Amino acid sequence: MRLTQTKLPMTLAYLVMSGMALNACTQPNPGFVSAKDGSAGGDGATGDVDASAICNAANRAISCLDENTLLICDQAGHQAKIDCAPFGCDQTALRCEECDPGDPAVCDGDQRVSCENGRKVKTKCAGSCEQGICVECKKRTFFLDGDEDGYGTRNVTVEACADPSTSSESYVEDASDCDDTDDEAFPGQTNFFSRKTNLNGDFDFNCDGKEEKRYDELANCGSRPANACDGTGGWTYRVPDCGVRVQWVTCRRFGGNCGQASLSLVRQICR
Ligand SMILES: [Ca+2]
Ligand SMILES: [Ca+2]
Ligand SMILES: [Ca+2]
Repeated sequence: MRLTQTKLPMTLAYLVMSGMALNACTQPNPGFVSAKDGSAGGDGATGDVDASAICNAANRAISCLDENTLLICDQAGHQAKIDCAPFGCDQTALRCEECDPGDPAVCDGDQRVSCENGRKVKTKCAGSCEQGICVECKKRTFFLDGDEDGYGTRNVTVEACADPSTSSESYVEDASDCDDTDDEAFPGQTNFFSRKTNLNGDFDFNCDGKEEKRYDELANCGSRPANACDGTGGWTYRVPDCGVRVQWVTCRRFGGNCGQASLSLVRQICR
């Protein structure tokens, strides 16, 4: 009868299936089914095992009976077989292989996991691991630039070696956009606006945390020098809040004096 994993005690079956067969090979579990108790024996396919054979190298591997079967001397000093399948038996190292050398390498975080001579080898990549290959770069954080004004939001990030932007999504390494739904709101904006920003609903278009009013002077035409009057102006009696429309005065020179020339409704603009 061929010894199969289903006939192995749970502990050994786990060791074999989890790639820890090396431990099982060199230090077999005391509960391992040996040829002596009749659960395993020679069947021709994997070579004969003498159930009563006494071996004096307990807990040692003896040989590979075939490409998947390891013959050991168990703890009780009797010959026993270990089924290494689905991996092979390494005749040189006298152990069950932990993996299939033909399997491609994979990534475990930033570690590359490959099968070298039947043993799992983990290699920490200097940069990152991408599809089983160490990529020579350090991952950087990219931020979604939803409104494509060149500034991203820290609410949506991607760790990548290179710019992950696609035709439909733009990413940047700057996370200083204060409103990523409004392409007129961004750090350094120099224009002033009479409307509010889309998402935040304020007038901080240059993302400095403040609302700067474009016009903050009263007209006071009468107090201005006549020779510096024309073209000047200001609010009538109070500086309005951002977005608020009130009377605006234009000053004009009348002889040797500066006076009020016209009134119009003007909306305060801010950034
Ligand atoms: Ca943006
Ligand atoms: Ca923006
Ligand atoms: Ca501002």
